[in-house]
Amino acid sequence: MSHSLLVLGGTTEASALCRALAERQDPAIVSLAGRVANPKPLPLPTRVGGFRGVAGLRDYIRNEGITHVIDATHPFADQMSRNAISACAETNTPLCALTRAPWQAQDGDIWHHVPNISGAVAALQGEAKRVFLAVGRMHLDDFAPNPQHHYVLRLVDAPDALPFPKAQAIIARGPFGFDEDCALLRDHRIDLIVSKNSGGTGARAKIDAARHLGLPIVMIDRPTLPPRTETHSVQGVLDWLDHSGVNRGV
Ligand code: 3Y8
Ligand code: NAP
Repeated sequence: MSHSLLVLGGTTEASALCRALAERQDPAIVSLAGRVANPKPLPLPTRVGGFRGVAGLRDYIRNEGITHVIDATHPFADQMSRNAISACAETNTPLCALTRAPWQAQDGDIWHHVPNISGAVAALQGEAKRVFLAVGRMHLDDFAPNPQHHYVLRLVDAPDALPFPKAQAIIARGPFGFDEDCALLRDHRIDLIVSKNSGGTGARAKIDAARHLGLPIVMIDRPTLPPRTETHSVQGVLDWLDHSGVNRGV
């Protein structure tokens, strides 16, 4: 069966969109990169793995008869998002991004904004602390230049090795809860949190817990992307699809 909609997934919002599309019986397929060993099952036909660059995605769109692409990837998945913009431009395929607004600091938040991962690494120079490094696995090696800290990491899959002498990995998949993250920060006597400004709800418990406990956060701003149609809600995507003339399932 050909799927006219391609959802680039891997986030809470993408899962919610998949549920809505499955209910409407829109012919759609969702795509994951294959970053974790056992991704959570999704309610649409799912493909796992890269497309092999812009050319691969362009060919996939053409060969599979994709008529619309929804980029519901994470705000830090900027390579995928750039590739989607290029491949959709080359094939003249309508593209809509489903993303979430950045978190905004509130009263009581102690945030030190840095522009990217290397900015976070620079911010960690200085005396030894107990650091909750909650940025996942893919960029852990970037943080190796500051071995003075004791790191507590949270990872989806158990790591082979860690690039620091003093580190402990918690193996857990979000979404996470406020009480759970307060307990984690207290039990591990965390002084400082490093977080991506991912937005959304699945990763924000540690932000609320840090405010509650008066702990500082090194907040990594998200990468900038070229302009594209964006919405922050599943309904926004469904409206976009209906206005784009997608024939609804029977
Ligand atoms: C493979 C697929 C859903 C999606 C759930 C969201 C929320 C829970 C919180 C912390 C922060 C982090 C990380 C995080 C969260 C949601 C969402 C989200 C952050 C899964 C999933 C895949 C991934 C990839 C993984 C990255 C890593 C990032 C862990 C599924 C569980 C840190 C981002 O080991 C690795 O290589 C992991 C890689 C990319 C970032 C990194 O640099 O390591 N997500 N996460 C997707 C694919 O293969 O395409 O199993 O569901 C999805 C989710 N993780 O449907 O409910 O929507 O963001 N994911 C961050 O925000 O900082 C954890 O610990 O506080
Ligand atoms: P990225 O750095 O932007 O992408 C790197 C390459 O991974 C892409 O060029 C593409 O390979 C492949 N890829 C990424 N997302 C894909 C998808 N949904 N389907 C097929 N291929 C994909 O991406 P990333 O930051 O590694 O994120 C990977 C996945 O994890 C995405 O699904 C994202 O939504 C999810 N995620 C990421 C984060 C994060 O913090 N980065 C957080 C939560 C969830 P080709 O060039 O070969 O096509």
